[in-house]
Amino acid sequence: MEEVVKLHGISYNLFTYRVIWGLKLKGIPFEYIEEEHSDKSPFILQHNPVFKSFPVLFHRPPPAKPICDSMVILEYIDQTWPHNPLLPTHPYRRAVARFWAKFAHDRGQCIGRMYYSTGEEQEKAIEETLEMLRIVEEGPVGEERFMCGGETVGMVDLAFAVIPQWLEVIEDVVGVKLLDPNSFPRLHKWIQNFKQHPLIKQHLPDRNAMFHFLKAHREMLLASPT
Ligand SMILES: N[C@@H](CCC(=O)N[C@@H](CS)C(=O)NCC(=O)O)C(=O)O
Repeated sequence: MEEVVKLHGISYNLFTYRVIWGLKLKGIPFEYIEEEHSDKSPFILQHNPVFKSFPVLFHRPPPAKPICDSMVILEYIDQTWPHNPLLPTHPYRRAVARFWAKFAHDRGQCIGRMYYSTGEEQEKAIEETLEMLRIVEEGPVGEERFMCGGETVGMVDLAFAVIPQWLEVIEDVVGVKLLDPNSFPRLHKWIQNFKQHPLIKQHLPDRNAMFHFLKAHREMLLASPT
């Protein structure tokens, strides 16, 4: 039976891009289906009723059941197609990579909060974001091109992909500047390395279009009743 990979995602969405990049880095052909931004669409209610979020991956042969959550999908991709590994093979290095990937996914949420809040809540999210950046500067970013000593993009880079472009655009949308190259020189270098990787660069959304989309989306979120 022919192998079919289908990715359902939404535009300008970091979580969707993590998976697009993961598949591209592995060279896996896939069909991308762009869904509407709605946590009430029949598709999402049927295929990810627990979190009602994108991305969702389907892989056939069997059983073509939905696989949800970007980091879970990346682990699935890495186990299913072991070439060009996203995680190190050595158990200790693998554990360290998982630690930082989890940190990125959990603590990176403050960037989202900074984007869709105002006032005190936003101030708190900005502080948390700065604290996260300080930890990253001293933690997984080293002298090598990519995170955790990687020579190519791996799971930890994809987990932290909210910093290049997304945080940069969110800074412009909300009018703050956190990513100062003098305060975060190693992180700054990593951001350049990440965005210049040929496959990442080729599949990075247009920054200007992303700014307009995120600005309008934030205004819509702030205007809608909670
Ligand atoms: N933990 C999830 C988070 C994904 C997520 O929160 N996606 C949101 C957008 S940021 C979503 O799809 N919301 C429904 C929508 O906007 O249509 C993952 O990593 O895949």
